Amino acid sequence: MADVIRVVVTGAAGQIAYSLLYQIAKGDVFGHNQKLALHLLDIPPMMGVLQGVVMELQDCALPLLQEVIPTDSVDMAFKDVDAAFLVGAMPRREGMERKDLLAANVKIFKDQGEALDKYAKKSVKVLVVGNPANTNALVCSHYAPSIPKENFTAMTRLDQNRAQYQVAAKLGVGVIDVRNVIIWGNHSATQVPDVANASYTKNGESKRALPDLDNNWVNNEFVPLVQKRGAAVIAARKLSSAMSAAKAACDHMRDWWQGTQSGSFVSMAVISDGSYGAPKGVIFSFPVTTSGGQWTIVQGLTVGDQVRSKLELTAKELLEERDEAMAVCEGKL
Ligand code: NAX
Repeated sequence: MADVIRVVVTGAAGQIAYSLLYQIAKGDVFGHNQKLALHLLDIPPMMGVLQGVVMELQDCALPLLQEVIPTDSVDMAFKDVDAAFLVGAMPRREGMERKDLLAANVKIFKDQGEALDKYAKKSVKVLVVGNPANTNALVCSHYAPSIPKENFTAMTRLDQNRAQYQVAAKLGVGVIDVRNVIIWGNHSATQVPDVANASYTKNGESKRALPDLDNNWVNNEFVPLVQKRGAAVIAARKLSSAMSAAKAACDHMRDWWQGTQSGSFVSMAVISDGSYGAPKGVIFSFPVTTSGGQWTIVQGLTVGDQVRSKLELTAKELLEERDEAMAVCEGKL
């Protein structure tokens, strides 16, 4: 067995964490041979609820779980951590736009960036789930200058999983048979789901998803459905996606930690180097492969004209969010 790793989950008393903690603690993310300690951060009023979560983790009798530290102190939460799931934030309620959330949430991520900088391992891998996820990850990284920018990512894997399911259902195959659906840009309604490079396997034969998916379905049904899926779940459940968000967070961190499969790529929001015309220095979702704990943006993919014009919109939104977030952090808003 490898040495114990330390993993922090923030918002640990919330609904996403309730699904996420069990999957992490039973080995789905870091491997079924990897012992771990869980650091659970939430705010002071939630400490009673958090104690209940700790009791349940104990009652799961999980062989890999060596220690659980519930806390409302960021210092203690981030001490020596190897991986961080930053879930805790104010969730979007029905009718609320993501921009309304920005001001409330960026301050949390500034504080957490500073704490990561001081207390976490310099190799820590950070996944931001709390919305606005891309910009929160940028803020966090900005306030943790001693940790490489490549170590801060945001989650668009839920969007990818949603898209993958829709493509599989349309083609009449299993989700496992569909590869390389891409989510570009921001985790918001401006995200760009893209099937131009997707492929699938049917009856033992590997094929491109296009032209088997017709353009009308892609542009008028698939893209809006994926973009608005989060809002549809809120309208139905009166709560934002939790089970599927937790599963996606596990998929994201597992692939980053353990590597992607040959011939497959996944979507992760990472610091932009300007690839595919995205603005440099924002956290932008790209297709990536991972190996040895490092991600690499996949180069040379086909980007159609329609997708390219949508990339400009999502890029513009990320630049606006960045400017607004930095103004909040610097006390100018
Ligand atoms: P909940 O309200 O159930 O839980 C959030 C938890 O965070 C609460 O226990 C709260 O006390 C805690 N919290 C608040 N401020 C904190 C702080 N400063 N430090 C530590 N903990 C703090 O929300 P939940 O449904 O779990 O959603 C969490 C976040 O995920 C929201 O921002 C939500 O919008 C976002 N989502 C992101 C998704 C993505 O794909 N990137 C999809 C699902 C989800 O909408």
